[in-house]
Amino acid sequence: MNDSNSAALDGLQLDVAVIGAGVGGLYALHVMKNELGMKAQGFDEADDVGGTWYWNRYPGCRVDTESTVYTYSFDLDMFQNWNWSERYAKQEEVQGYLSAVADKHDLKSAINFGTRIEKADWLEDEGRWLLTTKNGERITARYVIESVGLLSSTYAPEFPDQDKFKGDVLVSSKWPKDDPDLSDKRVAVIGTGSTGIQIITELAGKVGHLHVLQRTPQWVVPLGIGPFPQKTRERIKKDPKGFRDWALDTGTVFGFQESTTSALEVSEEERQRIYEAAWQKGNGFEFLLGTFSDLTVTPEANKTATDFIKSKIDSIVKDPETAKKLTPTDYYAKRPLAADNYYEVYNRDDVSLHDVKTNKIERFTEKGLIIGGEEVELDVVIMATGFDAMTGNYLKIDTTGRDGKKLRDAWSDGPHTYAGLAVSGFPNLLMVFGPFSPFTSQPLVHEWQVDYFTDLVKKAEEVGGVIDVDEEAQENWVKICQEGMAGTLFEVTDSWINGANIPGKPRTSMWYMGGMSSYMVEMNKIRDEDYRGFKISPIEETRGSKIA
Ligand code: NA7
Repeated sequence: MNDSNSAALDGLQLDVAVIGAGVGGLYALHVMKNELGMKAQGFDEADDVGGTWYWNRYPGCRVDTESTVYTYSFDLDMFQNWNWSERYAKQEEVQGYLSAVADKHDLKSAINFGTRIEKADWLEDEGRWLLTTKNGERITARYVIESVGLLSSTYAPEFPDQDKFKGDVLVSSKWPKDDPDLSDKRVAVIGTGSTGIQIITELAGKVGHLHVLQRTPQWVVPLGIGPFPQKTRERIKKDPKGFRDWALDTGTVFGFQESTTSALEVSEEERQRIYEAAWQKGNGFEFLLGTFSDLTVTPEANKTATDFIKSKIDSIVKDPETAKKLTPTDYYAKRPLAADNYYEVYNRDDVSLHDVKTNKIERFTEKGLIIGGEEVELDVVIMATGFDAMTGNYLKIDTTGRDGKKLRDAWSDGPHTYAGLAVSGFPNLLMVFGPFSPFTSQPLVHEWQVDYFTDLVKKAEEVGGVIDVDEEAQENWVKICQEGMAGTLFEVTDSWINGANIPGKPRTSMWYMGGMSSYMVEMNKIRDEDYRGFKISPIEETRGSKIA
């Protein structure tokens, strides 16, 4: 943010402020600015669009959801003609795509980059929000749209004596723009989640020595990297809208139809055939949800999948001790991981696996890390330790709603929202993929949610009102979500999905587990019942009044 922009920002009065210039924020800005013609402005701490795709430029970063559903559908021409090169687009291709969308729809000129919104206060008398940036500029907006990212609030724990280390500590989600040269370096990767396994498979064989510091092993299946499938390209070109509607009408919007067959209702032979075909095809989400319908809900069904993956680990990894260390003991019910040749990496002489649950990472030294009492000499330590998912970035903004109510107090026992879109007592604050949104892939669902609340905004504009949420309706929604989560193995398996990855974070459900198709049915019912649960109350005309 330069000084001239800074001067222009202070005192700015907007109809709509959109926080976040990632997938959801860009679309929300497009709709508010270009379709509704409102005075809308975006804000992002980064110096370009992309959101999480701006920050996560670590080696090997790519979507592990097929590129087909990592695309906006609102611009049907781009949807039809954007030629993704790979089945799973790399970070730079996703970033390039988002940048092209922003250019085509003239969004960048309406975004203040390098600008972090730190505070949001609802001004009841004026019916609008007062936003304060990190630099102290004050902006008012009648509506605030927060599209701050499900997985964007970095979690990177500090280890004792970290400042003594003479090498570099790199955080995967804050990767330097000048990609550091790691060849010949002794590199440690802390973390073996989706991020860690992408880094590990990318760096193995390309650095001096790779040390994998694994606390909890996870079930990993192949991803199936390759060119974008021609057949799919033709299908989308022929009927882009039909493809979009079909994808949205599935449970998780990952571009395949979830299975409706129980793993326990087929013969052993048939089960092995289905798992083997899924293994050969690749795609973690499809392995978990497209093979059988009950892997995430029934322990016995789940075990058939883990037995299969375990047999793969045992056949791929040559050293039985290493294979044992790589084999999880919990359910296959985290966000599913997929990377090509993951287990093969551990057959290499230049890769060492450290079990840091047994031999703890004790502290840094000048030369490296003390792990289980022994020093491992290192040049670079990469933290791939995850995110304060779902709620992290909302709570980083010090938000005060009606009657002085703080968002952090309202969410002290875990989040509360209505349909992942709004929070009772925080009027005209709309969220893209807020907590208790459906458990799905993102871009098409972001569009759907933005379109949904845009209708609400239009309605509020017609009557000159503000949008709030009925507390009882909100709590009913939360209850439905909690009950839905309680029926799954995701609830009892530690991961960011339930908040267990962050020390001290309330462990709770944060999702609508009924699937996107049911979410749309439910939300359309709410709309047809005059937006049941949303409250639009008239206020005085506030446009043009002064900042308090
Ligand atoms: P994840 O899936 O939360 O994984 C974080 C990893 O970091 C996981 O293996 C953790 O082990 C490990 N971790 C965290 N803290 C520590 C400490 N203190 N010591 C050792 N190891 C640690 O994050 P990702 O970034 O990989 O993926 C998140 C999502 O982003 C992903 O699903 C995509 O949708 C994008 P643990 O399992 O907690 O023992």
